[in-house]
Amino acid sequence: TIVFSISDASFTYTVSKATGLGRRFDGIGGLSGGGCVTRLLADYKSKWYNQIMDYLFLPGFGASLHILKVEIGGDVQSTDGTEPSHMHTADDENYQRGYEWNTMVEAKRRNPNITLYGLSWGFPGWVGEGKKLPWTNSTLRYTMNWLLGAKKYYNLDIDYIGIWNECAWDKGYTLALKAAITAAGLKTKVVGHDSKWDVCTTLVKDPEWAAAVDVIGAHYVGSAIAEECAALNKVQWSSEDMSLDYDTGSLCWARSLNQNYVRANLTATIAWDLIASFYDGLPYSGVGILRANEPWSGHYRIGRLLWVSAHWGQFTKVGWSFLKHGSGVGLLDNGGSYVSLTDPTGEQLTIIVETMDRNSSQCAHSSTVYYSTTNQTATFQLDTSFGHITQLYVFFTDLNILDVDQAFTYKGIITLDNGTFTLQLSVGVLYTVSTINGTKGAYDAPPSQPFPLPYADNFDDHQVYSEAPYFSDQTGSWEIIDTASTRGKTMRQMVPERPISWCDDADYPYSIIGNYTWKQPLNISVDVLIEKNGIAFVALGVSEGGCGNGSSGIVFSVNTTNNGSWQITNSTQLTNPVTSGIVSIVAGTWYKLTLVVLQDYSVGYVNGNPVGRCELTASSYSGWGAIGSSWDYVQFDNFCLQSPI
Ligand code: 147
Repeated sequence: TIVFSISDASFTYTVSKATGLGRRFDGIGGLSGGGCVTRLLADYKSKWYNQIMDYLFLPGFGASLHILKVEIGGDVQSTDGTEPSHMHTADDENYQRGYEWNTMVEAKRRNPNITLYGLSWGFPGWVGEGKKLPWTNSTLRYTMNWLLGAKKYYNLDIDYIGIWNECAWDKGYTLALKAAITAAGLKTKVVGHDSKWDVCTTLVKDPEWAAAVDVIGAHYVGSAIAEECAALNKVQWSSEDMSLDYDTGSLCWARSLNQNYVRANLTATIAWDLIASFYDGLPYSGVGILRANEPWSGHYRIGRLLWVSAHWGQFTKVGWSFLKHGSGVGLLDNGGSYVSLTDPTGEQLTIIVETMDRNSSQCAHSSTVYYSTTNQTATFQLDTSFGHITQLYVFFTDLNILDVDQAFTYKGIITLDNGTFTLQLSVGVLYTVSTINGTKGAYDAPPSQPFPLPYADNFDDHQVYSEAPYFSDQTGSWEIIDTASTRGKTMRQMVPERPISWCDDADYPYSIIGNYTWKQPLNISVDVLIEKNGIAFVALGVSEGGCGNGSSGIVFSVNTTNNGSWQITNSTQLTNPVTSGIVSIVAGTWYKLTLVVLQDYSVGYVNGNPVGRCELTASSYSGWGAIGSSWDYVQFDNFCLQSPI
């Protein structure tokens, strides 16, 4: 019998820049947004916050990301919540809301060369000028204000701007945006249009429109490109990709980073999302480059996906070049791929080799061509164009091994033998071989802890315009305001009309807090002020966030219409009340709303007086606590969540 060793299939690949270079490398990155994926990170204490940001952005420490793409908050639900807009209304302008500004500032502090890219998922309703589409002068003003605000208030140059995530686009608007950017003296490039490759069918027929688009960005491309797009000969990116768990998604990520260039000449790949910093129980829980969704404890988790990012991030830079296909870039004969990049001087060289199994390395929402991967031996032959290189650093990850401590291990220095080195490649491994050395940065995260109960907040200690800690808006948008009265600061619902959505916003604004697995007697109370007219509510057992009509739950609401009424419903849609009645509630006055959910029944109170009771119980509903309102200005104060006394 013949015993085949790993080296029985062996192949040689030339690495050369003698006949020129391939495309410019634009980087790898993560997406903060689309939406609210960074929400809980904002509430981490600075020690842990800084560690997490170092892991993502500090060059030579962790992922060392080159690109930060952010959502331009539009007051819309954009997957895991609502990000606040810099212009809630036509005459409103504010550049302190949300966490994207700070995320960009902190990323740039760590890596001054970070590439920044902004994109809207949806827009406040007013930009539509009476229509539900954003192709207006108002949207132009709105988007330009965001770009100019980034410069004016944070000295941030936004390198790229998109149009409307995975939605329609418009020639007139794209041309007008491009012209406005030029007129303002900005260098921001336009990405078209963050959806599928079919945009190119339009662009090939319309040179004027094509000229206004600097980069073709498509999503979840499965490392493939449509012919019309390749033919346009523009810069092409995978501008959203991955969408898998921060640890097990590592195989998709390792394959895509390589094969997006090898198979499709895509020069940037951006992960959705940057960080799993939103509540478990929301859509795509745990998806991100790392996981950090416990601001109360400071706990966070590094998975293998971060170290796969490091295989690229630490050894390449934006502005480097890929080598040409066939001279350092290609598919491996027995499956997998290799990519080589060099810096502008041609001194540095980084070669990244992956041998992922096709089926176990698919990303979300996409699939690659079929191929199979088997053990092989690969020899890389550097020709005289890299004759100055005598040794290379080696970093290795075997993604068959679940232990994150074994990812991204330094394997020492290879001394080249007549310009060659050889790798024994089993299936599912990742190598970076480079003139540059890497570091496996390490901090200790504190232990995990459950959401703290009892929990109370009078909002007085928070920054105006910020979001109250731990509240995660799902529809509508809340921010801290200073009432300049003895009330101090309150939390106010700021969106007065339905936005131009990305997906379904709920029927009524609501914001969740706590833990989605709570299925126990609880008491939630909050003071509410309905400013002009409308509805305020508190809820428990709220099980759903993200896109959709709202959530089931036990919901106690009051309404100022006709001098006041109350009801208890089994959903935030506020339809089909289980019980309801009249109670004197008027606009402009503060009331305390309390909902007590017990093992056998629930009770709603106004100002401490029981007004309604029903048979909805703790054992039949599980989920977060929530506050909510109609699409009106409604304030909330003295929030409290605790076990019933
Ligand atoms: C993307 C969105 O752009 C992100 O905000 C986030 O929701 C992400 C989650 O995976 O998904 O939207 C897509 C949703 C579905 C598909 C592609 C993109 N799909 O089915 O091809």
